[in-house]
Amino acid sequence: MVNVLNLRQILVLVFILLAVPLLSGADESAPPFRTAGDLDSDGQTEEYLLVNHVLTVKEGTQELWKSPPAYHVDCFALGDIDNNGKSDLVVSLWKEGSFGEIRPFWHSGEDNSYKNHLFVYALRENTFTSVWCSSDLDRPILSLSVWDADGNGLNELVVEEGRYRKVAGERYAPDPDGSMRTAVWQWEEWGFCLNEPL
Ligand SMILES: [Ca+2]
Ligand SMILES: [Ca+2]
Ligand SMILES: [Ca+2]
Repeated sequence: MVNVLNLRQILVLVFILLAVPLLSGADESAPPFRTAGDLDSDGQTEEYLLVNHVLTVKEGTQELWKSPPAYHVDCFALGDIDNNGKSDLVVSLWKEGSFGEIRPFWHSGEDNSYKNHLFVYALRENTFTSVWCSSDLDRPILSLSVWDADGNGLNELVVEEGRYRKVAGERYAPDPDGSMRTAVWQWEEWGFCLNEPL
């Protein structure tokens, strides 16, 4: 009897040892990402926390910004991307449509594709304002970073780009089998231009 109980206990223990890493691993596709910065240079550090594709920015106990429910935030970086001496918030997100409420008059077709976008925000007096918002990107961003990639004293945006895969209708996702490349985006006066892929 004692031996049977011990065997059961061993089996339960083995199950727990196997199951816990597997269950906890289910969340590893989108691990929380946290970083800190002082984008408004007020001497108080903001906390940038990405959980389940929602980005929240807090300064102390005050919540300064939360990404809208329609945005599915993949990754972000802090850095002075437009080289004006102040750090910016650079966000890669997925959402439906390119134009939102402000649609160019020359665009009258459907605007319902769900694809990847790059948005840049600046923080001034506790308010985030958009500096630049891309329409659908030609290739989805898999990761991004802001640094002086060519050593000329100005920052660039360095991105790993993948390929789209159509999920259903006009809904797209990164293609796990698609080709990848590293590209360098240089900020010009009114937005980014793509330097040659590395
Ligand atoms: Ca601050
Ligand atoms: Ca800046
Ligand atoms: Ca540079």
